[in-house]
Amino acid sequence: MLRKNLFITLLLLAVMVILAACGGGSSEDNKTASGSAESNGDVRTLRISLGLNDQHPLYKGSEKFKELVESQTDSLKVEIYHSGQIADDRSAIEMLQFGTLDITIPSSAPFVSFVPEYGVFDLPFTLTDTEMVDAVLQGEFGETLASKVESQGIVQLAWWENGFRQLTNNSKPINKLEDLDGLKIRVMENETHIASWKALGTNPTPMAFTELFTAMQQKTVDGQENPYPSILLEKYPEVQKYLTETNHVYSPFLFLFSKKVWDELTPEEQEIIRNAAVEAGEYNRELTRQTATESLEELKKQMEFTKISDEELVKFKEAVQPVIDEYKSQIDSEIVDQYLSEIEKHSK
Ligand code: TK8
Repeated sequence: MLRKNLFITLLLLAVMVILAACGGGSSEDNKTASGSAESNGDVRTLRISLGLNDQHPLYKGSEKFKELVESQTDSLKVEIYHSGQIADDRSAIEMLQFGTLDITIPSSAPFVSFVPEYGVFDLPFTLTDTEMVDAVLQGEFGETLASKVESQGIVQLAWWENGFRQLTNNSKPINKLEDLDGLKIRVMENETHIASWKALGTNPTPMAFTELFTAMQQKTVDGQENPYPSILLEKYPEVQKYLTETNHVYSPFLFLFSKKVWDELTPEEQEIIRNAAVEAGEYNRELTRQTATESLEELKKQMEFTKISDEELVKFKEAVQPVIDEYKSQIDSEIVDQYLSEIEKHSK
């Protein structure tokens, strides 16, 4: 009996030794194997983190960027991660600063805590039409702002478009200022948006975009505000009944690149990426505007639609004027004056 147990033990030991020898490389080999996908000297993979889903013009614009970059060099590959798979806007921006993410394209509002001057876009009812938007963002002012970003370890390569923001809620149709009283509205994590929606009589709740749909589903907020493409393509009619055209703020999308990563690229790679970001941005803007028009028509079939009249909008603007005055004094006055004079120049 003893002899038999000894034999079985030795046999098991022999089997384990053979399996270990055939079981693949050491953790070092695995690390080398897995590491090669990331750090292969020949090809660098650029990862883009987006908050919106893969139906949105933001994703389509990113696909255009990928196509443009990969068609011009073999040294770069682009991977697009949508719906906040990697991170929400603020965390993604922080990852750019650490160099653990290459690209993210958020709305300007969450970026204000990194570069306060971007707060000009949150001043309600200032940018009022796409001609004005293009004149302000594609001109000298857009370049002036973008030049302030590098101190934060980030490079802004282009202005893309989120669009004019509209209100949805699950409580009632909104036709006049008083209809807003007490509504719990999710707002972006931005002081001006919080103050503006408070001044309009609501109870604003700052929240990352990635938490928004669940919050509406669970009725922890009554409503939110975003451009028509996001409202339709993120399926908000499933959890929101009323849609109101307010055009209260225009949100740009910022094509942001990690400066840590940017500085490792060759001048040729930098030129390819910068040109691709600008060209894909033109494509994104056109597609976003077309999608906004189409989305509104579809949303009118799915939601109860109201539009705030010009007369009533005067009351909305009066209500938020103290917010504009307060936050104008908090943002670099030179930048605010340059922004408002550009707007004045292009007002109809
Ligand atoms: C997407 C967000 C979104 C913004 C918001 O990442 O948070 O409501 O409008 O587009 O940046």
